[in-house]
Amino acid sequence: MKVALLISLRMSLTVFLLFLLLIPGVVAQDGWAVNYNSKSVCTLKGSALSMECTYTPPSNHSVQKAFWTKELVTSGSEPPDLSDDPEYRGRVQYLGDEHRDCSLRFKNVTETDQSKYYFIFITNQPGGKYQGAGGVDLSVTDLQVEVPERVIAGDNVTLTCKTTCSLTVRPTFTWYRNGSSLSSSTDQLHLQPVSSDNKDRYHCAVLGQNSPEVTLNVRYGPKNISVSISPSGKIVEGSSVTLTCSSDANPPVQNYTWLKGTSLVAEGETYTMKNISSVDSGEYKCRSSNEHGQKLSEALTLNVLHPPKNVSVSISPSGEIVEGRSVTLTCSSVANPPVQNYTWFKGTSSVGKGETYTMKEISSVDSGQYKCRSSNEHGEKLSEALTLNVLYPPKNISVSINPSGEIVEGRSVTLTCSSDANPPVEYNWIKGTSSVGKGETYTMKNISSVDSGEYKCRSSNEHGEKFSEALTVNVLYPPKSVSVSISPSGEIVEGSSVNLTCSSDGNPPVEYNWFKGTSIVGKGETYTMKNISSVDSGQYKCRSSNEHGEKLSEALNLNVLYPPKNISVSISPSGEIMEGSSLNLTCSSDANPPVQNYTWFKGASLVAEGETYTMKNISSVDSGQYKCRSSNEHGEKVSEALTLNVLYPPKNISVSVSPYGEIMEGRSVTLTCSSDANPPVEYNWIKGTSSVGKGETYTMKNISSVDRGEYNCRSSNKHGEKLSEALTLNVLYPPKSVSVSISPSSETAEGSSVNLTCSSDANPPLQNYTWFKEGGSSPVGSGHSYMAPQSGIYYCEAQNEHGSQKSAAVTVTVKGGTGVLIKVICIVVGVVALWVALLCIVFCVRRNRQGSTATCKTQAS
Ligand SMILES: *[C@@H]1O[C@@H](CO)[C@H](O)[C@@H](O)[C@@H]1NC(C)=O
Ligand SMILES: *[C@@H]1O[C@H](CO)[C@@H](O)[C@H](O)[C@H]1NC(C)=O
Ligand SMILES: *[C@@H]1O[C@H](CO)[C@@H](O)[C@H](O)[C@H]1NC(C)=O
Ligand SMILES: *[C@@H]1O[C@H](CO)[C@@H](O)[C@H](O)[C@H]1NC(C)=O
Ligand SMILES: *[C@@H]1O[C@H](CO)[C@@H](O)[C@H](O)[C@H]1NC(C)=O
Ligand SMILES: *[C@@H]1O[C@H](CO)[C@@H](O)[C@H](O)[C@H]1NC(C)=O
Ligand SMILES: *[C@@H]1O[C@H](CO)[C@@H](O)[C@H](O)[C@H]1NC(C)=O
Ligand SMILES: *[C@@H]1O[C@H](CO)[C@@H](O)[C@H](O)[C@H]1NC(C)=O
Ligand SMILES: *[C@@H]1O[C@H](CO)[C@@H](O)[C@H](O)[C@H]1NC(C)=O
Ligand SMILES: *[C@@H]1O[C@H](CO)[C@@H](O)[C@H](O)[C@H]1NC(C)=O
Ligand SMILES: *[C@@H]1O[C@H](CO)[C@@H](O)[C@H](O)[C@H]1NC(C)=O
Repeated sequence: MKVALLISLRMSLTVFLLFLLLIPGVVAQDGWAVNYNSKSVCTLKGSALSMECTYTPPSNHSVQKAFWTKELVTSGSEPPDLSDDPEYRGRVQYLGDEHRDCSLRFKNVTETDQSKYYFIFITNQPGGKYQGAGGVDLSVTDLQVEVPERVIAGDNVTLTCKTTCSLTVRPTFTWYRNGSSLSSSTDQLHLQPVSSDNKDRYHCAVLGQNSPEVTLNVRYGPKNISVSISPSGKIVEGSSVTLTCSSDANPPVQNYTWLKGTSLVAEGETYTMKNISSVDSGEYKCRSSNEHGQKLSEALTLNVLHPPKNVSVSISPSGEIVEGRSVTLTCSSVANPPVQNYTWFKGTSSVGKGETYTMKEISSVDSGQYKCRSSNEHGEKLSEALTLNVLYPPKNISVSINPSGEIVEGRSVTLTCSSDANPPVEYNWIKGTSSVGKGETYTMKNISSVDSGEYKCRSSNEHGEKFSEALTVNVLYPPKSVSVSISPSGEIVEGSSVNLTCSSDGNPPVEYNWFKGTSIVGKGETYTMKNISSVDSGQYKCRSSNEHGEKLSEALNLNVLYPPKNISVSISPSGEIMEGSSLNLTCSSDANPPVQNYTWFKGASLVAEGETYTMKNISSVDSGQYKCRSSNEHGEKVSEALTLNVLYPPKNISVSVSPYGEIMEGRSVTLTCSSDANPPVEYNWIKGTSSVGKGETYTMKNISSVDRGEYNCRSSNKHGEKLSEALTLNVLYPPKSVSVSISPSSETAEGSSVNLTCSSDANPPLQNYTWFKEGGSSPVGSGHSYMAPQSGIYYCEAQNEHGSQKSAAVTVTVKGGTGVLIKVICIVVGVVALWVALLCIVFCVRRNRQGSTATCKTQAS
């Protein structure tokens, strides 16, 4: 504006001066004249120009010097010639002559060239010096692109190419963007419209002269708005969080405003929330603004995590909680992220999990303080306690009595009722079916037996009532009214059963003791005597007693009738009963009434009557069992048997042998002695004259010939002894100790004989002897003795009916018979060889059949 104003001011001045200069007649006086075609010239820096000019010197003057200068002529001095100025040298050229043309050419004009230029000419006449008045005013300008002061995005903008003076020559304009030429050829460039991100460089040019480049400072409202959060990630309550708004704007954003939801919460590019809390959760937006507009960011959601808080427990249904109902506790709390776990506590112990805790059929034991603990990953919190008061009708009702223990007449007794109930109860006391009192306790002073009975307590509240178990009050007192009765009544016969019964009144129930005379015989209400006997007769009393006292009954007389018993038999004189003596048997027995008749039995037969039975000149046939029978009107009884044992010495002694018949050596033989005696006898065995054994039997195992002989048995008791007949034992055996005796000697001369005699022991004695000569199979003789006719080895065989035995061999030698002896030897050797060969052949034949010949051959050879 200033520039433009300046330019137009200058222009108007120039025009004014030009107007003055161009006024006709403005020619120097006296014939001197200088005429500048233009009083002022406007040109571009660096361009070339010509200043057109004409002059006229006076007529008789001849121009001696003509030149241009920047200075005005002063007296005495000559202004410098422009051409001589080093600054202009080479750039100015005088194109005029010495009489009329005075044009000057300028090249490569610079800004410093801006000045007034005058033409001077000097003549040959004195004082012939003349300077063209006014001069030429030279203005030098450069190109400037004019941009509107405020360019707002979207506006239609016009750029103008400007000079400081009005160019003398009308030029052609060229426009460039980023160095590339554009189509506009005027001094204006229209941009319709301009965008906010315009960064283009513009300049204009005239005749090769370029203006400086300009860029547009396009102003625009905020854009590209965004909100960032620091720190990123999870935001936990108590931490510090900074929101930062960024946006692009020209001029830069002045004001940032923070909105939470729709309400403004802060200003400034950043919004810091220290010690953030859950209430800071929400959607945040940032609004940025400058003079050209405002913009709202996208919403940023802030999710503040925090442990549970505001933990509280609610109960459903509300109101009274009566036992048996279903009650649900619900835990509520605020947490981010939502509560993960709920834990329920009753007192200090955990009872459940989950958001709700339901107690179906709640009972009194569920009363108590409940808390809920809610937790998420950031922590946990416990709720306030909720007190659950479960109402219920009375239960566990019980009655106690004080003092405990026995209640004796005259004491004071208090009954106390206790029960569990919510809310507390009222108590009523009932004896039997009638109500007797109220209140927790019921006191009976000076208690008497009529107060005995069953007491109950009724406990009730608004939810129900309950009766206690009956408590029996039992008032104690000592026995009274003691009496005894007997059953059956009438005669009491031994063996029957009798009950004595005592009755009396007493509490606690009495104990009964029975006395016969002064001694205790029984206990219990009834004293039963089964199978009563005579000893039970007497005076009986009953004593009734309990811990509070005792009382004795009147005496009752018992008379027991019985048949005979204790019956016994005695013998007189006592001691041993020897044959021929006499004695008395006496029966005695007890009976009520006394025994009338006694009867005596030997075995089963009746032998006498009367209390005493007399036997004279007793004999062994009187031995036996005796019994006595006694009787009265109630029965009879037979005594134990009494054994009468009549003593006598042995008689009828005899000996027997077993087995019967012949007795062979080696057998076992038993002799048995038998005899009649009382008391029983001792037996002794005698062989010949010597005692060989004792006992009823005498056994000889493996009997031998030496056991032959006569045996007697002697039987004896203290009343005498007796010897048996003799028994002859004959032991049979086969021959033994067979031997041959030689007579006269074993050597004899040929022609005489040797007398061999065989002897042996045998029973029965031997009948037969048989003689054998060794080497021969058949006997050579028989009889007790044998005459051996020739040399040889002889033996005899003895035999009886029980067996036989051979003697040892004896050798008989008959001298002088050597030839015969050799013959005999040869024959014997030959026979032996023949027998060996024969045996071998038999053996070989057998072996051959079994397939083996080799061994056979060897053996044969
Ligand atoms: C020219 O010269 C001057 C002096 O030199 C005279 O004064 C003039 O008169 C003269 N003029 C003419 C017309 O001659
Ligand atoms: C114009 O002048 C400038 C400085 O005055 C110089 O650098 C430049 O070379 C000149 N140009 C020409 C064409 O002479
Ligand atoms: C900008 O120029 C276009 C085209 O000439 C025209 O349609 C639009 O209305 C102009 N916009 C403004 C804000 O002048
Ligand atoms: C011009 O150059 C600027 C960087 O100098 C670039 O951002 C812009 O996109 C360019 N414009 C065109 C039309 O190439
Ligand atoms: C920016 O905030 C300041 C101070 O609160 C206020 O004066 C100004 O109007 C606001 N500007 C915008 C564009 O909202
Ligand atoms: C919740 O209960 C489960 C199972 O008992 C257990 O594994 C888990 O650790 C608990 N979580 C918390 C936060 O206590
Ligand atoms: C005695 O008493 C017992 C038991 O009570 C009874 O069995 C019996 O018959 C009674 N005897 C007599 C004789 O009354
Ligand atoms: C047996 O009794 C009668 C009569 O009492 C008596 O005379 C006699 O002497 C008695 N005989 C003996 C052996 O006691
Ligand atoms: C006893 O003996 C007499 C005479 O023999 C007889 O009459 C009586 O019945 C007997 N008494 C008894 C109880 O046997
Ligand atoms: C042989 O001896 C016996 C007894 O010594 C005798 O009895 C017998 O007569 C004798 N015989 C001869 C023939 O001498
Ligand atoms: C005794 O010998 C004879 C004749 O050899 C014979 O008949 C008899 O039976 C024998 N007697 C006995 C007891 O062997």
